[in-house]
Amino acid sequence: HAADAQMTDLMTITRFVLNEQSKHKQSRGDFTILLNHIVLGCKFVCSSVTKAGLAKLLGLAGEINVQGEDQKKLDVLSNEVFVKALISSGRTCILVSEENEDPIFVEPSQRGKYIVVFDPLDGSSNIDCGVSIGTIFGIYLVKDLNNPTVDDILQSGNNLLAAGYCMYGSSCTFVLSTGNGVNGFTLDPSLGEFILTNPNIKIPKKGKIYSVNEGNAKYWDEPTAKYVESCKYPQDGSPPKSLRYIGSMVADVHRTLLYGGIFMYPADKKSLSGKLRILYEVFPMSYLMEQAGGQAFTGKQRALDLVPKKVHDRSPIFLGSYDDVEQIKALYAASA
Ligand code: AHM
Ligand code: MG
Repeated sequence: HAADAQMTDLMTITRFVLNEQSKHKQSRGDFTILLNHIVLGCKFVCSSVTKAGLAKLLGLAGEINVQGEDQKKLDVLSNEVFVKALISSGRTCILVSEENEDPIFVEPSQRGKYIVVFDPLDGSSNIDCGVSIGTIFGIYLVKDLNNPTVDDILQSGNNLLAAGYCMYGSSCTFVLSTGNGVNGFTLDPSLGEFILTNPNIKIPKKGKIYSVNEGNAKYWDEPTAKYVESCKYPQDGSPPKSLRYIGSMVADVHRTLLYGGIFMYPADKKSLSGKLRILYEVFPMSYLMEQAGGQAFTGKQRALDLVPKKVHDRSPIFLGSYDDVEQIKALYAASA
């Protein structure tokens, strides 16, 4: 049976990436190895997230365990897992994590050519109530392997080699782009493998959903306020948009990617640069959006053209369906 044959011909993420990399002439499998280590980190975090509620029930999280050690909080644990997984891949030279004040420079004996920027567990406010959270990452190449510097990190998003996220939701979903479209994989827990479930994701050209923390409306600038008003009271005869906001960037962006619409974390009078961090939140998600046919805009410019001055710099962000982002761009252009 053709259908049976297809069902058993599983496209795992490793097989997929190996196929993609084999198109590059000088590929020696380094990228595939790095990605395997990221995937391992995601599987570990996925299993910890799934067990977290149970750990609480059993009185483990945040308390002292039998060995008399403090149980690690999930975000701290996730960070440790990713740092170790990335260093042990032997393919990284600089790591930037949301959880670490300073970049980590890998010692020469374990060094490789890749830089990885990541937020190991994003959506912290959703951890304790079991709502979807995720890991976000971006990958760059170092300029000079013998001399990795901070300048290698403070570069525009145009230099990204790959980016992705893993969502710990009703299922565990891994979304990846290596600059050749966007593909989605779902963890089959019985196999422990990510299987290609959403090949070549394209975001709808226009969407019916807007996603923003409207509790900040009092502090918004005029273009943001006007845009959200137009979502609720469209002047062009179209029906109003629906509002969906989880407060986990990975989950809000994932829905936007699949269903279309716009996700925004604008600047406001309290946080002039918005909330989200350029390197490991704004850039990877903007890259994925563009790769899926959407757009990402800061209120001033195309998001990937930004160059952060410091590793934890923030930027306002509007990303999603092409037409919806066009609209907010026009409002900012008109107010300039
Ligand atoms: P975190 O890194 O502390 O988890 O904050 C980032 C999260 C994003 O996942 C989400 O988009 C945003 O914060 C929600 O912020 P707010 O609660 O202000 O709406
Ligand atoms: Mg975060």
